[in-house]
Amino acid sequence: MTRDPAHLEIVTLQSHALQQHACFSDNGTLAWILSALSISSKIIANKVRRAQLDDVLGAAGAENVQGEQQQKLDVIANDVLLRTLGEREGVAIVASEENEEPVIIRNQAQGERKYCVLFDPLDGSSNLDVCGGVGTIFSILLQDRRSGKPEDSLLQPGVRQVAAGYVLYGPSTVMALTLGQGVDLFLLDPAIGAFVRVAEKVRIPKANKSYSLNEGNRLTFPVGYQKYLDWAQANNYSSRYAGAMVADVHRTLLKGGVFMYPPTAKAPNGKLRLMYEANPMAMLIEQAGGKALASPTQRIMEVVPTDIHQRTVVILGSGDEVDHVVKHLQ
Ligand code: P6P
Repeated sequence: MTRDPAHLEIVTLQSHALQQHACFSDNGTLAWILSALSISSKIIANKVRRAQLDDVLGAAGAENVQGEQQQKLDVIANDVLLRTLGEREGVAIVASEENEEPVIIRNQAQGERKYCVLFDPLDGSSNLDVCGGVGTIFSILLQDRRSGKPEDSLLQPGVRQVAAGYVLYGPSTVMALTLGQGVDLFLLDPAIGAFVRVAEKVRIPKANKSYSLNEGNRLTFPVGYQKYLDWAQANNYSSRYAGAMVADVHRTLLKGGVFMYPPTAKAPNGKLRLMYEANPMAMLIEQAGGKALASPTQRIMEVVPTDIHQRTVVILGSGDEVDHVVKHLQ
């Protein structure tokens, strides 16, 4: 009897990264950065699980650069990521949703390959008080040697990402990661403290009658989105919305459908941030065979950024489902 080879090997995130690092010929620099993201996620997962017990739920009493109420765990998660990434030689600059300015960790000596890491440390943190899904989203760019000021290196379009991923802290802790060669999923096994690969080269279903957006904003959506919603509801679509991008995108990646954050009266350019929410999610969805648009005629990853905290419209998911939305917008 021959066993399914997929059940023969046990591949951890670390061994996966080392296997893949050959694609980068960077002496394992990127693999070291991924290990910093891995340890950060394990620490954050523990903090999230124990939040109520350790009395770190609720607001921190300050606003972040976006003018949003910071949760105590936003600050904790941000600090963990800054400290672990700061220790990695290969990291030149980090930028976070929680910090107005990027943190320049080290300048690039001639010839050395350095990376920029952008992240939303705890996306959807307002869900914490009600035990909802929350997540960490990260995007990795190669430092652009030609840019004058180091921080200008960050203002690269999403097509220049070398890696992207998220960690969803839900009933289990799962990381979705792409290094540009497809999307792999890793589950944190708390018994051994390692992320174990549970799915390779994930493909998003081509279609699924499901849409995900905050319908409370419906009356302020541009009319094309309202027409799409009328069409979808007339065609027996279901609606799913967790209010946390990582949870909504993970469901869309696995089950198919479309996730959107359209323009609203409150957020005329969309609410989600291009650099550390939309771009990494767009890379994952496109790598899984889906589509990720900022408008009917522009991919999210083609938007040339002018500010690290700029926002964008997001329409992403199964190719057929994104097409149905676009058809109503044009
Ligand atoms: P709304 C969470 O605050 C977040 O940034 C994303 O995770 C999520 O998709 C979106 O905002 C939810 O926004 O306006 O529907 O509450």
